[in-house]
Amino acid sequence: MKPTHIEHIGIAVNKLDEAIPYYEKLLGTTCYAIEEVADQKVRTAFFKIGQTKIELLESLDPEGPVGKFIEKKGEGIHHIAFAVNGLEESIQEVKSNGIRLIDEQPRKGAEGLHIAFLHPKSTFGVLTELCEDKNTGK
Ligand code: CMX
Repeated sequence: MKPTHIEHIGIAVNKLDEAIPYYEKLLGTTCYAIEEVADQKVRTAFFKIGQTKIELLESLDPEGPVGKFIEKKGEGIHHIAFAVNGLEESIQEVKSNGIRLIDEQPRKGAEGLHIAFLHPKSTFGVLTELCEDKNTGK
């Protein structure tokens, strides 16, 4: 597997409304999209810096993945996402290397990307996402 770039970094925040103005100033760019990902129980806000995005994550449910994360660890970096060509092949490769998968099959994530998560207990404590944009193949 050879990721092409860091697609995004996910940052858990308590309130998008409070975090967005900070990131707009820090990055010198406006938030270009806000999207609810109902099955992940989050609302997301996106910024672009070069090829990489910053994804702010606000929990919609204390029992969801970001709600539980914030309850346990507080706000902060939640995951890192690598862009790959060929997500299904990448999942198989990761699996054959004995890395624990959260998603055995690709599923739909924010921005219409196809995604799969690797378990942080298998990745040196970093929740890791692989993603592919089927439109561009990256
Ligand atoms: N980064 C690093 N470690 C994490 C973590 C994270 N984001 N989330 C949980 N963990 C750790 C926990 O601290 C815990 O460690 P300890 O056992 O040492 O305390 C361990 O992983 C298991 O955690 P848990 O609380 O027992 O399990 P959860 O029910 O919270 O599930 C996880 C954890 C990663 C499997 C779950 O959050 C998941 O499936 N995540 C993938 C989906 C996701 O995160 N979606 C939100 C973003 C969606 C988007 O980008 O659109």
